[in-house]
Amino acid sequence: MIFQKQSKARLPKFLMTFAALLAFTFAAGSAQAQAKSKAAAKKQTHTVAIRNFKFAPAVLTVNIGDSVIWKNADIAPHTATGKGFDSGTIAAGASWRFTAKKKGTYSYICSFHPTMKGRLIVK
Ligand SMILES: [Cu+2]
Repeated sequence: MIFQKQSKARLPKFLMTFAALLAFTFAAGSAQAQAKSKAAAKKQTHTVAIRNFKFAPAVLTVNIGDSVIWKNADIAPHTATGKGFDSGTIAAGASWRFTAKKKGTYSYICSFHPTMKGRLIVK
C-alpha cells in the first residue's frame, strides 16, 4: 500500500518534467525553423534575361546577399560589365551568377554591345 502511494506521487512529477522537456524541444525547434526561414527570405536569387540584345529587367533592385543570374537567351555572346563586377563572356545559352555584397547602384553594359544597358541596385 505504501509503495503504491509513493508511485502515485512520483508520476505527476515525472510527467511534468517530461512535458517541460517536450515543450522546450518544440520551442527550440520552432526557433530554429524561424531562423532558417528568415535566412532563406533574406537571400534571394533574381534572374536577368538577356534576350534580343536587351537586359530584362533593365533595372533590378536586390538586397545585399542576394544572387543575380544573367541568362543569355540570345544566339550571340554577351557580358554584364559594370563597376565592381564583370561576367566576362556569357556564351549563347549560358548564364552567370553574381552575389551582391555591397550597397550601391551599378550601371552596367554588355562590353560587346555597349548600347545594351542595365542597372543593378543593391540595397
Ligand atoms: Cu551583348
